[in-house]
This record gives sequence, C-alpha cells and structure tokens, in this order.
Amino acid sequence: MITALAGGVGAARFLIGLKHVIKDEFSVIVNTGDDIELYGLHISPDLDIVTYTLSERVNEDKGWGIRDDTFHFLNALKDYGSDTWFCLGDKDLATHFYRTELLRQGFSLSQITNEICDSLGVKVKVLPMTNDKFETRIITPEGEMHFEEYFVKRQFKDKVLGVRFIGSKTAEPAPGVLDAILEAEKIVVCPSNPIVSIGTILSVNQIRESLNRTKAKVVAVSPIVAGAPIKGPADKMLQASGIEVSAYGVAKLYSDFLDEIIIDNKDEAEKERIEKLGINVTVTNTIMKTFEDKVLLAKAVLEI
Ligand code: FO1
Repeated sequence: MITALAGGVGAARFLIGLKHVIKDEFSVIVNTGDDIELYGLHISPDLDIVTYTLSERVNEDKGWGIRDDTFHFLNALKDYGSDTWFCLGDKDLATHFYRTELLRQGFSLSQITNEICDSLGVKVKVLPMTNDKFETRIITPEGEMHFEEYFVKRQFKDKVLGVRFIGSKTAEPAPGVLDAILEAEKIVVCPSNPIVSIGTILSVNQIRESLNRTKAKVVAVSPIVAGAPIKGPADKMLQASGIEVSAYGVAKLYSDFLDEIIIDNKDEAEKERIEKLGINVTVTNTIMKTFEDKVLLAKAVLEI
C-alpha cells in the first residue's frame, strides 16, 4: 500500500496521476491546518480539494471548488455588505454545511470525511491528519492571522515573519494515520508547501517519529523548481524559517526521514549536493501541466 502526505492543489494534481496508475490502492493523509470557520460553517479546504479532485468534480482551472458551481449565496451575502473574500460556491457550500452539521452531532472529521468520500464515490482512503482543533497562523508585520486570511484575503502579499501551529502540542493523529505510515510499502510526500502543508502534518504528535520508524521507502517530490515554488508562497515561508529556497533546502528539511527525492530537470545541478545528505535523487520533469505529465511523475515515484 502507498501512503501520500498532501496539502491542496499541487498534491491533488499529483494524486490524479497516482490514481491513474494504481487505481484506488492508496491512502492520503491531508493537512487540516487551513481549516477555517466562516459563516458558522467548518471549511476544510485541503480535504475538499483532494476529494473533489479524486472524484473528478474539481474546478480544474482553479484547482479548488466545484466545476460549474454557481455563486448565488455569496452574491446575496455581498448585497448585505458582507465581506465575501473567501469564494464559496453553492454546491461547495453543501459540503461545508453537511460537515458542520455532522460535527455538531458529534461525529469526528475522519468519520465525516469517510461519509463524504463514500457519497462522492472516492474509494481512496482520505485521512485528515488530526480530528483535533488545529490552526495554521502566519505572523506578518501587519500582525498574526489565519493562514487563509494571509493566503486568500491578502493574496500572500505580506512579508512572513514566522508560522505558528495552534494545536500542535495537543493534536493527536486521526485514526488510521499512524498505521497508514507504519504499514505502507512506500510513502510519497507530495509537492506541497514544505512549511504550511507538509510541515503542518509533520507537527502533529508522533507523525514525524513514525516516518522515521517506518520500513517504507519515503519519497518526496520537490515543490521547489529552479529556486522558486511552482505556485504559492512557499519561498517566503522557507526564508522565514531560515531554510534555503531550493530542492536541496527541501531535501535537508525532510532529511531525517527521507530516502529519495524527485527533483526537476532544471535542478539537475543540485543532485550531488543532495546525495551528500544521504538521500537518493531522481531527476525528471516535475511540472504537471498535462494529464500525461501527472501520470509520468506518478510512474517515476512508483519506479523507485
Ligand atoms: N483559494 C483562493 O485562492 N481563493 C478562494 O476564494 C478560495 C476559496 C476556497 C473555497 C473552498 C475551498 O475548499 C478552497 C478554497 N480555496 C480558495 C483554495 C484554498 O483555500 C487554498 O488553495 C488552500 O488552503 C491551500 O492549500
């Protein structure tokens, strides 16, 4: 069995390729640090991006939300003068409404994710990293704010002074998470933000330790190509954490548990430096523009 560690859009693109090659025979541990409560609803952006993508409902242009969704609710709310900075489509809202209602009835996020996956026909095992309250906060010169406020509302324009995980001291891995790491044959760290997607997952009690303990081969796909993230603010966050913005920087950050890293052709010159960390390197195209790119990248990971 393969287990993937995933954030949002970049990871989901990779998972399309993986699903094409090995069908539903894998588990995905998903970041919940971006979860946010808005309009009284519990929104789990990365869980939804992964389930919408695996069920072929995702709005492919954006990488999040549901294809051909409408925005009547949001527009009506805007008419009341509400600040509608987080774009929630009508069909997408049904997911948040359903999740929130079941949370109120006492079901866990894992149980609800299972229900949502069953309803959407997703047979891949999708596991939230934790069922406990967890929030990623970004520290900027304008103050500290929720990750989504930094990322969506303020379009990641602020300088990043630091990242804080509320809940990392107490959050326990959700049921099935540690088993998915310890019993896997191979673990894939998806090309997601190493600080606020993968770093968030690693900060949950026992997860990093289990990655060190597992007999599975741990393979990462570098989300940094030619010294910059493919999308998003990973460079600002790596810099704020004192980490070099390069495939080498990512390899070093994961070096306690990583066996192999896949880096892009453009970073071939980094190979030797990374190998000195005791990590094997595969050099290939990691930029997933077409369906074929996604499948070839998944095959490269599986061949290791
Ligand atoms: N990303 C945006 O850039 N703008 C949005 O308005 C937005 C809304 C949104 C609604 C539901 C959802 O599940 C995801 C949404 N995202 C939006 C994506 C998302 O918040 C980020 O890509 C992730 O949190 C980072 O992984």
